[in-house]
Formats: sequence, C-alpha cells, structure tokens
Amino acid sequence: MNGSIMSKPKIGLSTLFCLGEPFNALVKRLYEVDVSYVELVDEGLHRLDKKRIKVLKVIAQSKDLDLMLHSPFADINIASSNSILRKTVLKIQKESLIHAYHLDCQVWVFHPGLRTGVSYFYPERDWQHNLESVRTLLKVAGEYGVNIAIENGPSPLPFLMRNVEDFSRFYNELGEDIGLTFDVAHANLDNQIPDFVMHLSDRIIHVHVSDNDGISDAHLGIGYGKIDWKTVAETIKEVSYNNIIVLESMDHVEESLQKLRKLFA
Ligand SMILES: [Mn+2]
Repeated sequence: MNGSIMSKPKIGLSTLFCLGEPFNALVKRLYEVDVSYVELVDEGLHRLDKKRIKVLKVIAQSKDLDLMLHSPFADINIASSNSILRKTVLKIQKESLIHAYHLDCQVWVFHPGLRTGVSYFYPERDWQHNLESVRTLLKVAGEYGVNIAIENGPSPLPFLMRNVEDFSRFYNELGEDIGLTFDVAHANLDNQIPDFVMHLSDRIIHVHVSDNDGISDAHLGIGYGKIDWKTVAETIKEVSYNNIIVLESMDHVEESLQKLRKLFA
C-alpha cells in the first residue's frame, strides 16, 4: 500500500445537531456551514417534501454540497410484528428513499428492525421480517439507483443488529449486497469498535461518529466522552477507508469537525 496515493476519508456533518430547530433555521445553517458533505435527517421538523427538496437542491447547487440522507427513525421498526404497521413503516421508508433520489444523495441510511414484546415467543419472526424489509428496500433502491446502507443500532435499544455476530448472520442470510453504515458511537456501547473494522471493513461504505461514555448514546462532541479517537482513527486508516465520515454530535460541532480533520488528515 502506498500512503501517498491513498485518499483520506472526507469529513461531513449531520444536521442532527439542529433537528430541534425549524426547517427555516436548517436552511440558514446550511448556507453558513463550512463543510462539503452534509447528511440531512428526514425526521421531525426536518421531514422532507417536494417543496423542501426544491429549496435544498438550490442550496446544494450554490454551495456545491454533496448530500446524504438519514431515513426517519422515530417509531420506525422495519421488523414490526404487526403487518399493518410494517407496511406503513415501509411506505414511509420508501418515500424517504425517493427523497434521496431527488436530492442526488450519495447514500440513504436506515436503521435495522427492533425486537418487540412478542419476540420472546417468536424469536425468529422479527429476524425474518427484518430480512424481508431490507430486501424490499433494496428493490426500491435498485429501481431508483440509490445507494442504501444499514446502520448498526445502539444498545440498550433492542435493535436486531448491533454487533459483528448479528451483521455476519445478516449478510450470510440476505443473499444480496448492501452497504454498512458503521456508527462508531453505537459500536462503542457494545465494545465492538475494533471488531466491526476488523471483520466488516469491506462492507463499510459510510461512517457515523460522535462520542459517548460507553453506556448511553449521548451524541457528545468528539473528545467529550470515553472513545479513544486516536486508536479509532488508526484502525479506520489501516483498512484504507476513504469514503465519508459524518459527525453526528449534538454539541461542540465546530470543534469536533476540527478534531476529526486532524485525526483523519
Ligand atoms: Mn448514526
């Protein structure tokens, strides 16, 4: 490997940090931010529609932004045991995926399904529903030519896919290709950071970062939790990851971006 010809990862910013603000404030922030890669969040006050997509396209063009999109996640369970809910969830997710198509997003990120109150009785069913839903989303993604990536979920939430073992089983059984959004902070809650990079580096097409204390998914600024960022950066560089690393911290945003630029320089 020749270090001089290897390109380094690019640092991007998720708009999660301002999800509490109205859409107009998001627009203003997008005109101000000093990044070229922005992951929008199709959720809460920032839910997308045709009109908003038009506004965002103008900004992206004038600021030469590369956009990515995080799918809705509140009350979203693609493995729901209730078929009516599952159908509705998939409808919401498909609409969001099509938003990503209209915004020319590099990737559309979504969460795996979760266990429910009946998973104890039917442990295999939610796993199968999760696989089926992912296949459905892959089909839509193929129709629209959108790249999609499934993210490792954070403990203690009962996500079906949180560690390397879950993802290995998933990839063995899916029978199709799908990229992985490696969330470093989520992996830290399961002590899985090095394991993901070691075993699934060829699946990782997108990375999320924020800091935490190893117990709760607090989305802290980089350096404000217990994650050893020097080691994380070395590990990620070792596998020659050179795609985008998106900051998902909710505070110390500017400072965190600077730290990431230095860490991955
Ligand atoms: Mn994330």
